[in-house]
Amino acid sequence: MAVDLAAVRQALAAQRIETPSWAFGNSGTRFKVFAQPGVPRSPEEKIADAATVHRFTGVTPTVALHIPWDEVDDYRALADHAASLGVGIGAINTNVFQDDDYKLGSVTNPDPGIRRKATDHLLQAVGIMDATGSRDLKLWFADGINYPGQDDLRSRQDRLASALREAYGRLGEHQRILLEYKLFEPAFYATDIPDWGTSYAHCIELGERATVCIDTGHHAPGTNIEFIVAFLLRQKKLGAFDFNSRFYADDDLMAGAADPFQLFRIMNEIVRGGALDPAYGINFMLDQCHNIEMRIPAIIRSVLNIQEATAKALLVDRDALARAQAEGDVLEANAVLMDAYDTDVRPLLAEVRSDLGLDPDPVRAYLRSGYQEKIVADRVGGRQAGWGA
Ligand code: PSV
Ligand code: MN
Ligand code: MN
Repeated sequence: MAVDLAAVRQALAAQRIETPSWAFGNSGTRFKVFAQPGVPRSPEEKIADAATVHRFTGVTPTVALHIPWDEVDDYRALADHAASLGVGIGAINTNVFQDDDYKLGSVTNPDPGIRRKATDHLLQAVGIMDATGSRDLKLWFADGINYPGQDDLRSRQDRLASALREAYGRLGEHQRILLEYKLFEPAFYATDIPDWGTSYAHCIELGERATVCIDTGHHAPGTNIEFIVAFLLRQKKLGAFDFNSRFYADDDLMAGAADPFQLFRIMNEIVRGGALDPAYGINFMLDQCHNIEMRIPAIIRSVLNIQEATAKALLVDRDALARAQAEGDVLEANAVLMDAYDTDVRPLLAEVRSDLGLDPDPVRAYLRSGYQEKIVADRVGGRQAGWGA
């Protein structure tokens, strides 16, 4: 077999996944938020939970913030707090969707005063990146319209482009924009950035430091996400993932839970494109909500699911695959891919973890650690942070 196992081990040890601060907070659906005991009461406690995930997985050294959910007076001090726990601040996510002013849109709103307010929030987020050392400004806009004729589709694109241009112009040399898209919700008739093509076109207009973020839950059912990955990699315009999984819409379930084969196909294109190495610059983030399950072990499980999909992708015998493809041997090409997918990679990952000095079974190690009991006992009272705050 033409697979270099030492290189596979090395790639798995070097893999990096970013956790989202909001996944540690209470969340729910529009029907009910089920509060959990031990939930973080502050951005500092969310970061402590993220650091705990890193302690058990060894591959999650950064945590993404969402502003204003993670608003603090002193962002430099927040970054120092993160560093003292062994993690760094990842992407800064903006929030221009939870304010009455944004009923008809944020940066695309017909009212120039509201557009100014939304754009100022994007600029404020770059200030937070300066203070925390974050590289990535992650933008998702809930903007869109519910009824044909409600607003002018094309003017909204112009307004969007102009806000993006201003934010891009404010970036430092080593900072970049990650532009997320979403098919629908909360807008139902037309979303202003509904798909990768729209995001891609805006990124092209902006320049080199603007790239697309693929949230795996933001497509129509049946969309071939790995094709989008392959296409954007070829164009050097893939900047990030928001990993989660879905059965129906934007379910935000644990990555790989609903469709581990899709996750494998995505990671296969990443490996094929030479984009797994952190030096390539893709930010592999989670964007999940854990409404009914314990959060920290659910986040660890998501990380393990991504690692398993990655390990399988690394085990694809690329020479055998290329040969079968060149010969037009449809069945053999498919069999080569499926051989890798059908491999049980858990023993390999357990070895990689042991080599890194980690427990080979991070979920069980966490549950044994006493951390959960400690946060349940310690975190009483106070304001709960995150969704549903
Ligand atoms: C929107 O559905 C989204 O995927 C964006 O990334 C938001 O910032 C995030 O969810 C909040 O969970
Ligand atoms: Mn997302
Ligand atoms: Mn989403």
